[in-house]
Amino acid sequence: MLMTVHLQGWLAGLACMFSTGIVFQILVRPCSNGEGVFFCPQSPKACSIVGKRYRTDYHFQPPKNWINDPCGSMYYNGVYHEFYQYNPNGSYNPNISYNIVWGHSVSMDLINWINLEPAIEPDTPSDISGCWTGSATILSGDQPIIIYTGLLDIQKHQVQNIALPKNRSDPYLREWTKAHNNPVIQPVVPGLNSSQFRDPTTGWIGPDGLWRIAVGAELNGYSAALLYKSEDFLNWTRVEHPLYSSNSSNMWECLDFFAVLPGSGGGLDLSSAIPNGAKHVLKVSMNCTDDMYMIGVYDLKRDAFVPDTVLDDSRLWPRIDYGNFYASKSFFDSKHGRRIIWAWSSETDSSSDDVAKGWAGIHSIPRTIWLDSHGKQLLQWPVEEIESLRTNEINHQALELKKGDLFEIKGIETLQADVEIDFELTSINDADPFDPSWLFDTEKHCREAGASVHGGIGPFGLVILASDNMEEHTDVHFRVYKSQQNYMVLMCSDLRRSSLRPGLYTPAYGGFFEFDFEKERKISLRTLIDRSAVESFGGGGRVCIMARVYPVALVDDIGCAHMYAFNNGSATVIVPQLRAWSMRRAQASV
Ligand code: DQQ
Repeated sequence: MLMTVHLQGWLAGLACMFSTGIVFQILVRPCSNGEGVFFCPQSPKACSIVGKRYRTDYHFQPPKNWINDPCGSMYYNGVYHEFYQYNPNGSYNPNISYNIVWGHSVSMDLINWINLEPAIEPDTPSDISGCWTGSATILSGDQPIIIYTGLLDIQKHQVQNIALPKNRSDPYLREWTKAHNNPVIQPVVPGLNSSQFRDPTTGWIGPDGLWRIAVGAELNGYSAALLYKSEDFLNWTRVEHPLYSSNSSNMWECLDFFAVLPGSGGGLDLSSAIPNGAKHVLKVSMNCTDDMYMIGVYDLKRDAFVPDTVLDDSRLWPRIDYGNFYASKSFFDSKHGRRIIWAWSSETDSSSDDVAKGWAGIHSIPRTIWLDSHGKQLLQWPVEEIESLRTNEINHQALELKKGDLFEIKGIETLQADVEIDFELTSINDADPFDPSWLFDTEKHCREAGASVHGGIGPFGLVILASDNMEEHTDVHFRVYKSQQNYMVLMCSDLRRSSLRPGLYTPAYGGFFEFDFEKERKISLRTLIDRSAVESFGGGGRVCIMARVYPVALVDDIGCAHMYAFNNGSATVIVPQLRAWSMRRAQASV
């Protein structure tokens, strides 16, 4: 039997163990981006407890303070640069008081980072209230250039600015100078909400040899990727039509536009010619929680993005990640010929926890991103450099997991681990029928179909960060359903019992992917556990789920965290291979 302890009733009556007089409530806190109110999930009324052991050891974060979006990631002259939205004054969200800067770190391997002084700070009229997100482009002639959003005032009027390295022979490009003609783009477009006009993309070259960028905007109440052209990257004119627009939402943040070749694991550089057969991807960030994408073509004649499929209901759009993963940014890594993507993963404990911890926000592991051979779905996998942190491997083969079996994975540091496990289905006959309406709300379906709810095929997966008596645990699991044409796999990362702390935001994240039983037979899961971060890749990177967890056991340092493989479906599953490693600390967060 799966040894879960049902805590719901118990928790409801539990007095706060960590402070007094607090009414527990799961709330969301307004995110002060622009005028629209987005809701970033946090737990303002959760009892504040501060564990040093919540700090991650191999996910990117600077030594202290608040961070949010990655901005302007690039590889230049042997060095990876990561810029990020950073509050130099503390670990609270400075967008409430503005003045956010571009933090700057550099790395040779995307894993170990050197923290530098901020690169871009609000000190000119065109960014005096804050230097918001943007992108880096490497112009021909080896010239890196940054375009970013400047906040003009308390009303959050937004413009686009340019910054250039002061000294290109400094290997770390420590100092940046602002262009004399900033702002280079003003919000002068009929119907444009000037406080919803931000986050310019990396540049690409159009058929006329001119540079292009897109800027996210609210135009007449709808979302638009406004298109601009330039010969020199300093002087811009607007193309009358947007690159793409949609009335299914009202503002897109942190646009990303890039080319991919179906079936090729390699990436494409937007500053070079794009080969025939390439597709384009438009990624948009919405509502402070969702990074969604469309695959289509870049129609050169119309100078516009044309999605292969237009889904009016944005709930059905595929997501880069179905968990806590926002404002993602990709870049072409010319060292390895791949495209890398990563994102901000916010804290979901309370903002008083942020302050008490002295840090808030991490970035996901950098992931290689590419398009599957059918040209339908993006796939992601942690960059291989992360494997240099692996140590202490354990290995199991040919495990049989019958209904109710729980197999403990021992011999590694379970708070900081990399686990790769394959689940082989012995038959598909027991698959329960798939209901397409689940696609509208996969989190709801994951709540209903938790790890302790028996199914035909699944749930099977991992139970991680489990306390001795299972009062706390996080489950990452799969179920297989029979749909009309094929099979659909549901992957859930269920945080509902991840912590005994009342009032925490603990969703059950979920996403579906198609599964060809005859061809595949196996479903793979890779989970990176890094204290308060749990980052999972299902089906070879078809569904990815980043999650943040705050177990009490981690703070109290009681016992060790247990890890199990389990099956709670009627059909037996075989684990042909299970490999797991302890993960060393990266030079980044210390
Ligand atoms: N964060 C930035 C904005 C962006 C938002 C401000 C997305 O530029 O739209 O810190 O998280």
